[in-house]
Amino acid sequence: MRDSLYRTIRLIRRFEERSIDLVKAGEIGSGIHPCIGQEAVATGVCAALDPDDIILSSHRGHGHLLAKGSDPGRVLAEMAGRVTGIDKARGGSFHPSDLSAGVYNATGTVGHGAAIAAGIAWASAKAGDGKVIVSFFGDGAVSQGALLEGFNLAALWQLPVVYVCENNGYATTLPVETAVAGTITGRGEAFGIPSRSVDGQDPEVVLAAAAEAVARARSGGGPSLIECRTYRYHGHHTFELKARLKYRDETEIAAWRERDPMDIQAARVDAGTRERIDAEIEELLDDVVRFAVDSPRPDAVDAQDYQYATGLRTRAGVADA
Ligand SMILES: Cc1ncc(C[n+]2csc(CCOP(=O)(O)OP(=O)(O)O)c2C)c(N)n1
Ligand SMILES: [Mg+2]
Repeated sequence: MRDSLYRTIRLIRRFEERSIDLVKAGEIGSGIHPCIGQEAVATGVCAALDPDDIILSSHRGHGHLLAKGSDPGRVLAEMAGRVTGIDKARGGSFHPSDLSAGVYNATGTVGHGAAIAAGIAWASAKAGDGKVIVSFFGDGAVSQGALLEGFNLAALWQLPVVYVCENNGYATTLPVETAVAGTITGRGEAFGIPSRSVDGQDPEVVLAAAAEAVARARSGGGPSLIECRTYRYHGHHTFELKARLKYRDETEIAAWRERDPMDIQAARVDAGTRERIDAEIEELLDDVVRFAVDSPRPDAVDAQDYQYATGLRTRAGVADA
């Protein structure tokens, strides 16, 4: 487990660093919301899940997808708006889904995934399929009505949901202390949801908290809330590379970099293994980048295809990509 946690963090880190290069090169037109610095959260939580379990993500979701087992080449192709992407370029970086990996949805609508998670968990509990549903969201989501409605139903009906708040200290440029009354765990406790705040930089700490919450959900014990205290090293979105916003101190960023999740886990892995993993990831990412960049972009005339779950096509006779 130690090695695989390191591998996942390293994969997310290097995947996003290469993605930022592709944003700069004009290959990812939307830009991205990098999760660099926060990788231990996705890594630790998804390590506690079974492949059939389901996650819902946010606008900052690449790490969640990779940790849940999505194919990195198809994720990058999606971000780059290519037809080989996990959603044939309909989801992009902000709104991808990958049903084959149990990623039902990533929504840029802050806080709404928490309500959708309650609905999926209700369906899952009714079907008795034993699945656990994880909803990832940021500190900016915790005062959204939809999120609190989701908490209420999940608690009332004892649904198998694990709510994971990635408290990275900011919602865009707004510091959490200026935006959130009370505490994040207090919101869960108000509904009787077992709630904990943990060190989100250490994947083993996150994994332990997630494993406890997943076991509770799977055994019919209802929802949990885990607040993971973490930090993003990069801007809210890559537009900050140009915008140069000034809302946090370099010393604050440097202090969080002292507790880099990749370094924390690297120190637990033997040097030879680490070198092998690093080399494998670079080789994999060379292929991933090549695959994404060399894939074709969709034809604008197909824009309305793939909108319906039934497969209904607005134009007949279009070949699948
Ligand atoms: C309902 C809603 N309100 C506002 C926005 C604009 N918006 C996009 S990201 C964001 C900040 C979200 O902060 P947080 O939840 O802490 O996530 P982080 O970006 O820190 O990962 C905001 C306000 C939105 N997408 N949806
Ligand atoms: Mg935030």
